[in-house]
Amino acid sequence: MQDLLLKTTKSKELFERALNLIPGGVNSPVRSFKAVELSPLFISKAKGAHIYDADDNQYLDFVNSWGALIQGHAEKEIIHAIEKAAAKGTSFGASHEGEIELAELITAKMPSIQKIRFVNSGTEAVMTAIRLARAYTKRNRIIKFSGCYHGHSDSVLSNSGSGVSTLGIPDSPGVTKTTASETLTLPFNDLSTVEITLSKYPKDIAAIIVEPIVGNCGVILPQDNFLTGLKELSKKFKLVLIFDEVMTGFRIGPGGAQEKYRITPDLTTLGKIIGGGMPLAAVGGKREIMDLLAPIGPVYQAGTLSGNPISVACGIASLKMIKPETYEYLEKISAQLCDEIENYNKEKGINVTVNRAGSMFSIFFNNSNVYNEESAKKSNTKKFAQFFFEMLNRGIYLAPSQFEANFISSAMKENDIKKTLEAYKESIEKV
Ligand code: KE4
Repeated sequence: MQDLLLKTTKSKELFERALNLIPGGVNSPVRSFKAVELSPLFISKAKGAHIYDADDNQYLDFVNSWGALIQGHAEKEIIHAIEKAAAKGTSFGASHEGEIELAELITAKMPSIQKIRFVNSGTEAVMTAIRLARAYTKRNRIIKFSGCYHGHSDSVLSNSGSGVSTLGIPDSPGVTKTTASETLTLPFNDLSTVEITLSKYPKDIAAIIVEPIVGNCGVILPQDNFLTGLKELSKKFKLVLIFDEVMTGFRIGPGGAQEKYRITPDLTTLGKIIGGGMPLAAVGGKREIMDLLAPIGPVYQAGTLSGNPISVACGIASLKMIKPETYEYLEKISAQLCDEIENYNKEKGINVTVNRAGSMFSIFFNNSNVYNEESAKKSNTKKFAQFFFEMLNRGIYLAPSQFEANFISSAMKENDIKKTLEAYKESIEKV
């Protein structure tokens, strides 16, 4: 492992301690910095666009809790909302008004969501969506796409993105062959393969689940009529189309990818931004599917802390903070950064590919177009690791994996973008 030029003694000490009790020293694999061959940083605080490690080094944060913090860290409205809610109690194990308010805020922006159920993680939201689709269609198989990550429930842990791609885990042990056999994993952006598969299993497929804009293989955009094609095929074969917008929901616009591409999925999963950095996610969609959920329907789903009052208060504050001008500003600074990186690359003949969707982007160490997992996997991950190291030494904290997205927050100012660009020019020369 390389050593950062910055003093990171305390992070190293904390990592050693963590390794004694926590597998891999982390509570989520992508935080391990394993893919970039570094000892992970332990973060002690964060404010606005910056995070600070245990040695008090400051970094401009492009992870933002993996996309949850679109406004950046510890905004006063968010902290105030959490303090106010906490003073009234941490959990009631009963319903409260905030759940209705948050449901109203979300469904107002995403009309495809006629009913919504709050859960504690994107994993739970996806697990519930798949169970609902199976109950609704009385079919078992699902289609997902390689490089897409939908959390770690058994049905979606094949050829997944994010940490599974990062760590090169083909399929997770512990997922039974029976379960794995019910998940068909196809190439993203390849509609003909979806069509062939559906024709082969015309009455077996319960759902197609897709990240409409992939964030978990690095950022990969849907091509041409891919998403429209999925919608048409879902209608033709009477299956449930699930848009996993845990990352893209409220990120690429108020209505997520479904608004951008004008496609109405049958179910949507949400997370990250709707919780404002607190554990909160959701599954929502067509009333006739959602009403299958207990207690009015037979499909069981539950959660001790689902709709937790503090998480809900944080989510409400987070969504209320996002104004139309927030997205305009994010588009301006995101385009400025990525366009200037691309111009520099052209000028210097640097072979990297930049994919961007609004304020989420990836820099692939790959001289060709990245449009699916196979093309993404052609990237030079060693070069990426070196680039990550150089940027981190210059105070720029990127996602620690070639197969993750970077997220710009509205707390970033023009001079942060300028600083990032300068760091990019110096770092890329070293790779
Ligand atoms: P969680 O269970 O981590 O809340 O959400 C799972 C999930 C589902 N769907 C999409 C599209 C997602 O991006 C995620 C989670 N994303 C990763 C980042 N690539 C979470 C980071 C991590 O695993 O630590």
